[in-house]
Amino acid sequence: MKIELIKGDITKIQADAIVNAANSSLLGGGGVDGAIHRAGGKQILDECIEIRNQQGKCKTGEAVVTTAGNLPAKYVIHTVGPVWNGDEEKGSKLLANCYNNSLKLAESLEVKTIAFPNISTGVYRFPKELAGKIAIDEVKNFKSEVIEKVIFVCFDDENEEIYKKLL
Ligand code: AR6
Repeated sequence: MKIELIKGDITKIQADAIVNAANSSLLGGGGVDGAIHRAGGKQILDECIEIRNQQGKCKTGEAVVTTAGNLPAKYVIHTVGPVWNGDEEKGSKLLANCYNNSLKLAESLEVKTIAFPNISTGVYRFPKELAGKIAIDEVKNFKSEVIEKVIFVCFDDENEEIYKKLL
């Protein structure tokens, strides 16, 4: 899989799938989640409500998929990152699960290009450097016959610098 780094807004990315850093309610919030729901329109929220009704809340580290409403992407994969609480071992495992489960879901949907935001590094306060290492490791260790390109979309300068260095 090719890895690309882009600085900017994930809602503008033309990829088969973009990943949302959601919360377990799946009903929207601030940060990238707010931006995706605002730009994507009501259809995404309606599908999230449908998923909630069928399977309940989304657990930390897990991922679900909706269509992408008005966004240029085909799918939005909603994953729930861990809230940083200082437990590095547990937090790291859960964040790794977010990337791994999103990639598995993307593969099952025959996605060729997928874009990730820097999950958990905003409101959830996960240390950015550690989060970047986990994200890149999970992507590099994921062997796919289907996914051709993974785009890391960094919104803030600090994450962009970290990813530039790590990649
Ligand atoms: N495109 C790409 N990345 C963005 C964008 C954007 N438009 N906007 C922000 N980011 P956060 P979390 C970056 O807080 O830490 C929400 O309320 C931002 O710079 O969005 O996983 C949810 O509903 C940061 O690096 O997500 C949850 O309740 C990264 O996205 C909670 O926040 C993640 O920041 C999830 O917290």
